[in-house]
Amino acid sequence: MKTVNIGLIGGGFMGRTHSNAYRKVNAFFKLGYRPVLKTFCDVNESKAKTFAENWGYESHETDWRKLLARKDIDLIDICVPNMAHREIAIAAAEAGKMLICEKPLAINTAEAEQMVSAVEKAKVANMVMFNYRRVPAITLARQLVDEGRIGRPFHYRATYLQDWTISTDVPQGGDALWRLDAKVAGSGVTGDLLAHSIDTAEWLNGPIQRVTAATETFIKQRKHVESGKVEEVKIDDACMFLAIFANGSMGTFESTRYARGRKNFNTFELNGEAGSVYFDLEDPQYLQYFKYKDPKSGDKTEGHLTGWQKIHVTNAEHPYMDKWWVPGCTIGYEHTFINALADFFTGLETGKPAQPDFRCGLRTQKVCDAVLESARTGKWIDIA
Ligand code: SOE
Repeated sequence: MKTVNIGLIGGGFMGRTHSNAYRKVNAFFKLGYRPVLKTFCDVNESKAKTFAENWGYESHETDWRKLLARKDIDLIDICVPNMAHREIAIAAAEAGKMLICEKPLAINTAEAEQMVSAVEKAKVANMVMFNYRRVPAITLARQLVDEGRIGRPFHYRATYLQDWTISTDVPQGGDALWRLDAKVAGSGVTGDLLAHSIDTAEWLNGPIQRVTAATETFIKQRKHVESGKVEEVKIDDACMFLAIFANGSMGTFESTRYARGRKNFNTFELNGEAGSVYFDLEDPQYLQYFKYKDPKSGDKTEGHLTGWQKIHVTNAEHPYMDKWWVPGCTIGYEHTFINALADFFTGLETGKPAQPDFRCGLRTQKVCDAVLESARTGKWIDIA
């Protein structure tokens, strides 16, 4: 078994999800690689020390450049706010390190392109952590598409709704609320939430060709945690867009952090000639499937027994589930990161890199940028 020494940067929500996944992946998956939690890095010394001790890193570091210079680090995992992804990723690739980067890949297409060039030039393994692809029910949806159970696609409908920024008292900026600060996050719900929806949509239904969008910023000013002053809010609080996919189907995407009662309501529905699938992250164990035509026999389901099937995705024959518990026993959010790391290490072993890699993350970035451009100009934007 080969070891991969991990240097993880950034101890927020995502630093915790990734650290947890490194600790568990070998206990559940038989892999040829074993990650070793070598060093955790954060600019704040006491935070770095506490985080490293809590999650079992061998040591801590406060300067990411020193971390990159170390010969004993094989993989850099970037869990810092979006605006810092580019610089760290390029330097890490130049230092020959493998890379895992939290989504979205960058704050815009130009930065994402530079990151792709760097990893491709250095020929280092790389992956963007779009963890929802590894929800077994979503992976099953992809399997149904591949099996021809959806047939010719007509409609794709995605929502990603939350409600945590409704209060005017929520400030922007700083460690916890950088997602509300455009300088640091790049954008609002488009980069933070719709990036997930776009990644899933393109994975299930192929490339998006054109978009037209509208965004809104409901609360125009918020106190900034760092300056202490009330400053203009420059992120999109809500975004809706229409999409035309290369396969001719039509899509609608809606995202907001102002949907009272919705916490992480990430849903999609795909309607095709042969069938439909529906998924809701607030009910993540299930994939709903409407079968109209069997792809092999061509038999049609019609009549009084026609209806949606609610598939409890916990059987051993379901994606990833043979690695977890017994049928009927569910897995959850944290496991999507573990499944993703298992795919990454399997990719190292087989030489077939796990997706989405940085190049694939760049696609998502291009769609996000087209959405924001359309919202600014009021025009349909083609995606190259
Ligand atoms: C935002 O609230 C957020 O934490 C996103 O940044 C994550 O990517 C998403 O999965 C959950 O919500």
